[in-house]
Amino acid sequence: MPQDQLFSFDIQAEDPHCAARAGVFHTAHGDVPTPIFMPVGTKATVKGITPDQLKQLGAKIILANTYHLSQRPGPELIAHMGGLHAWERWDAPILTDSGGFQVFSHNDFVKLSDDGVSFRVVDYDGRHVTWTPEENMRIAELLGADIVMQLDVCPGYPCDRAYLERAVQLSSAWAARCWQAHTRPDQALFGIVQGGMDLSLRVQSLRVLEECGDFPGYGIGGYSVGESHETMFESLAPLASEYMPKHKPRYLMGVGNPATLVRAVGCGVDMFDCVLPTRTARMGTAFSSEGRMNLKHARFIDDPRPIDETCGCPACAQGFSRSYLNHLVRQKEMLGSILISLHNIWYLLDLMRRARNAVIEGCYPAFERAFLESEAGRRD
Ligand code: PRF
Ligand code: ZN
Repeated sequence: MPQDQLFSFDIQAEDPHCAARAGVFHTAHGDVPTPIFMPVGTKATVKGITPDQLKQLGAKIILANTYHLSQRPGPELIAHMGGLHAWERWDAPILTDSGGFQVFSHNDFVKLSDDGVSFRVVDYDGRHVTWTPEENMRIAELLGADIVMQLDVCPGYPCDRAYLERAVQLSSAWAARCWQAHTRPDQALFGIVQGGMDLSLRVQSLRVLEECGDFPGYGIGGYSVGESHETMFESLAPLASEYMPKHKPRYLMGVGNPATLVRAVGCGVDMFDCVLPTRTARMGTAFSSEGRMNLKHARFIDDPRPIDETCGCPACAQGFSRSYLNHLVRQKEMLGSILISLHNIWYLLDLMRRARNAVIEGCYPAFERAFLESEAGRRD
């Protein structure tokens, strides 16, 4: 329960026609303009990209995952080496996700109890591990990120009512325990709203979080778990635009589809993260103003154009052609993954820079409509 929080959030502009806002949050490692996309560096690296390159792309904050780093190399080692920032040579803000999500997607024998979650570690050495909220906060404090997420339970979709209610109840109880256990004033602890697609459960989850502690920001978890875009916005739109506190950042967790980002900003969401730009890049797929483009496709074999002629990313600006990328992807050359990752991360960072400018200019609805009606805004 840190007393003198270093974290704060200022709203700089609000679009008068919708719920979109532009802001900045301040952390111990610097300021972050919002809305913002946060590249994912699960195991303390954004795969294939150096910190210098991330800076060149305009990345302001990156993610890491408590779950993976707690297994290998372990939080004590990282703390001994000076903490995540020093160790991975990234001197700007870092957010660590609790692993509440990964525990469920990566392991066998996941058991929930009031006290925490126990599981058998499948990816690493098959050990049985029990995580309490207190243990999760201990790990997060050793890693030393600027923003740390509470331990939560993320139900899938569809999900039966009893499990959904249990997930909210456990997430709420764990939020209170994370709040009590957390001590570092240079780390901001965010609560996470759960509740599936049920708006009333989500509002209840949020109200309980507000009673647990004075969280400086809120994650919105439990979306993008198999539901349609429309189903997601039925509850997300009112939750973000009408119920969540105005003066705290709102972070939609694990969402990276360009159209979803643009629409969510219109509902008042400030922060996003997703493995999509880097994961799809490794499969040869690029975001572009013409929608998703799989560079493996035969039609690119002799195409001399860059991925996107309107793009300012290092890959497009240096003139790497679709033809060359097609060759790299087909030959599984690592430079192919790297160049497309650079392009895709740039694409989402730039999309949020453009969204931010549209809010400041007071024309967000027109920006949103134009994007969603364009090829780039297709929800494939
Ligand atoms: N909880 C946590 N991390 C997450 C999620 C969640 O619900 C999601 C859901 N899309 C992604 N990452 N802790
Ligand atoms: Zn590009």
